[in-house]
Amino acid sequence: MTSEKKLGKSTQAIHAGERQSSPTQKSGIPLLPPIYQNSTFRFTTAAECAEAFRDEESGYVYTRWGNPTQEVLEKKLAVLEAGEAALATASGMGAVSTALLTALADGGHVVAMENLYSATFQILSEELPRFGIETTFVDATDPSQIERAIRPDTKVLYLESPTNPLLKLIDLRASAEIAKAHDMISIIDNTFATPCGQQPITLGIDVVVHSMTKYLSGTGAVIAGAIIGQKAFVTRAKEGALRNFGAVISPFNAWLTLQGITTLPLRFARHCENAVRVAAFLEAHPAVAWVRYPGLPSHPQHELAKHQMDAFGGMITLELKGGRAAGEHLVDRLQRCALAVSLGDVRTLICHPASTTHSHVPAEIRQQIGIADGLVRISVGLEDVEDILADLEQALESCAP
Ligand code: LCS
Repeated sequence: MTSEKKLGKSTQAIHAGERQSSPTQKSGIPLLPPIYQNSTFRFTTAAECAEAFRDEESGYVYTRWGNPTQEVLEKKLAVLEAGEAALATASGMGAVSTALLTALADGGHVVAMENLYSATFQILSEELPRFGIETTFVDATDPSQIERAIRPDTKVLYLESPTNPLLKLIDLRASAEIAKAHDMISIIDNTFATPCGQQPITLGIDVVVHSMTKYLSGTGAVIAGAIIGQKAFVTRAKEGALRNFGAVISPFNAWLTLQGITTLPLRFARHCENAVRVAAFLEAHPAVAWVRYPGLPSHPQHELAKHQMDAFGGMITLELKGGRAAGEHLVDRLQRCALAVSLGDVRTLICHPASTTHSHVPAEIRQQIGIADGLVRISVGLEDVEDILADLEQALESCAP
């Protein structure tokens, strides 16, 4: 049979990792992977149990150590992100923290993009310094800034691209080369792009993390995360930080995420299609000061986007000419688009990052990196685009400066 790595994205999303034996030992294999909703596994002999503890490949012991439903999801994730292995985690932050704790097991210094999701920024700027791990934040859109921040003890390069919420892009191939030359582990949060928008591992990045709460699960039903990378790194994460700190996904959330991923390529294509239309509409609207969308020629890194990404995603950031008051007015007036944090949902979600997702980033740092108080972020959903545009149009009508 064709190797799963060679299949098309939609076929991978549906089939990868799913072939199994019958759990009932009768003929007939469940078409959907079953939910093994159990915390522990029983053995018939002490020797068998001891063997499963000694060699984890030989059996399941306890769901914090591994579970068949989680494993189907992990196999699918590894194929989709072109990695050797994957780990599913309880949340995106579970993935970020587990990846960082694994890469920094012996301490060291981090170089990170200055614009990151706020909880990631807080881990790097507040939590890890308590354990003696420092981070230098740079504008990684300029690879020479990464190079200049590297110290003899730098162990990790941490990136997001496109970034939350500014949609800045980082040249992943150039950054990965710098990390390799300095013996650092490069980690990227690929939540905004998904494996349908870019596959960082194919560009040389070592480790990919995801908040699967977003596009991968897709319907807003779960909180979940993932780590994908080389088998040795993933095994260290699984047998160390994940197991011991405990950010383990539940079998039910793993199963829900599996169902979501089967439609990811189809959904992502539609998110992108709708987002291009919404971004162009907003850019032409007289109440709008500027729009950032990697697929628009006005995006400062549009050339890099075309070169590095297979699709530009469903996230748009904008500022209205009337600043924060107009932005608040806009979100108050929308009827169909939902005022909600999170993203990658089938529903169009809109939020005001300075008072919500990025409110924990100190105001002076928000100003410095460009998260203006008037900035509005839209996660374009899968509704008919005419209905999204009509809702935005009626809400923007009264926002003119
Ligand atoms: N990474 C990125 C890029 C994110 O946007 C988020 C959550 C996380 C990691 C954390 O994932 P979680 O633990 O929530 O699954 N971003 C959010 C946002 O922008 N609005 O609400 C949550």
